[in-house]
Amino acid sequence: MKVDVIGDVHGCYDELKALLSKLGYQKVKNRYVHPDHRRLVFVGDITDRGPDSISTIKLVHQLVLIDQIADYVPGNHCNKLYRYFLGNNVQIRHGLETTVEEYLNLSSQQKKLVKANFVQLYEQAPLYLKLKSLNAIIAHAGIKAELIGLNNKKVQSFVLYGDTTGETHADGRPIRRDWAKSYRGDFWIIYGHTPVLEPRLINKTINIDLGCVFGNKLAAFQLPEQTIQFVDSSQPFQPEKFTSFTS
Ligand SMILES: [Mn+2]
Repeated sequence: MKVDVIGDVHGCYDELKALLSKLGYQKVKNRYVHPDHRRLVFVGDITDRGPDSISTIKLVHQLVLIDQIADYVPGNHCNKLYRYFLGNNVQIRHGLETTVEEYLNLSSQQKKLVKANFVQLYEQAPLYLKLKSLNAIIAHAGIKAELIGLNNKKVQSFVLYGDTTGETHADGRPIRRDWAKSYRGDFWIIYGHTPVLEPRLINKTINIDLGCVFGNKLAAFQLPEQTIQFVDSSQPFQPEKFTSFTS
């Protein structure tokens, strides 16, 4: 098995299409295929903030559920959009407002389709994905070794939001512990969630959220090759959105 794990897309549909084509995926009779039978995994947060979340939902739905060439694990933005579609009273901010605006501008038939696509995509998704043959785990915000194999509230919160302390920085961003620094497991942990300018590789963990929606890059981490491919973003560069790590 060979996979290309795609970082946080956040509605950057054009960049996603460009990356798929760079990775060698081709559309044949309306279905995506790869000549070397590679598979895709989406690390979550496919919508919000970017220019075209609706087309991104439709494409990821097609890749996962129709063409069956991809897997997807949800991110925190996916979880919130799912709750919005269920009719829950969620706060329409932190990026959700762009997806909701696109959605509300659709025809009622398209609304029905997009909602059904996303709900189906979300409900079939595992909290995190274990690829045994590649010795790899894909989880949106990562996972700690002791949580692997569990399926409870703590795991759900960790994979969606990371190792949060419950406290916030002055600008409102949550304070997170640096779980990757103390990871000692043997599995690759491939994750996104926190935008970084370059892939952060430490202790067999790799953060591939290169902040495409903030103007940097959309990245794919390839296994078993352990290589990174990326395309440049067409969004305005917002350097203040990126976290830098001292190690
Ligand atoms: Mn996220």
